[in-house]
Amino acid sequence: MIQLDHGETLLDGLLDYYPQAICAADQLLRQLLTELPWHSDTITVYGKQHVIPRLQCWLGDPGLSYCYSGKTLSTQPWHPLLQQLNQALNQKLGLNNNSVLCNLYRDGQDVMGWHSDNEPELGAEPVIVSVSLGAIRDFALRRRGHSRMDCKLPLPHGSVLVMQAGMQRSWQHSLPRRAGISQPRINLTFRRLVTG
Ligand SMILES: O=C(O)CCC(=O)C(=O)O
Repeated sequence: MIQLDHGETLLDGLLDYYPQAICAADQLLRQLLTELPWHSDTITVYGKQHVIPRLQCWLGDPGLSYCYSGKTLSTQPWHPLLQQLNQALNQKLGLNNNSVLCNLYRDGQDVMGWHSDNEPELGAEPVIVSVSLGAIRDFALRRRGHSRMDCKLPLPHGSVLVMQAGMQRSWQHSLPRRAGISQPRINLTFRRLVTG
């Protein structure tokens, strides 16, 4: 299901990049596009509701919840292919991630703004595994405290990034708009939600 032999270590060891890691990526993309419970979400910023510019769903082990824009939400049950992929990644990388945030960028207009994944329910130093399927999009990176992008990494179909412990403390990332991209992209970020 995965092959993590030919990787590259970036950002002084905080980011591992595997350009061709997912076997049968075409089939996985096709199934996830139609079989995941994609929905449109809103966030509240300064009291105003905004529709998030992408579709999402969060799947995981039973009984897990996470906070999103002031709302507490429960994870939905695993899709069998994502449960298998999570188990394979956990085994290869020595992790115990228990959930996955799935994002569907319908085309180049769908985006994600600058942020670090540092919510309290992810614990102090999360190791987050990010799988990309579909259209190539740039993963933009900047050091915390910088207002401009420091570097970008185009993420191809079937690639895997491992954001190691410490990365969320010192870096932010985003997925900028790209004119001319009409194909969808799915991103899966496997995370450990800390319970209790
Ligand atoms: O789509 C991506 O590659 C980035 C996703 C992301 O930043 C996140 O889920 O926190």
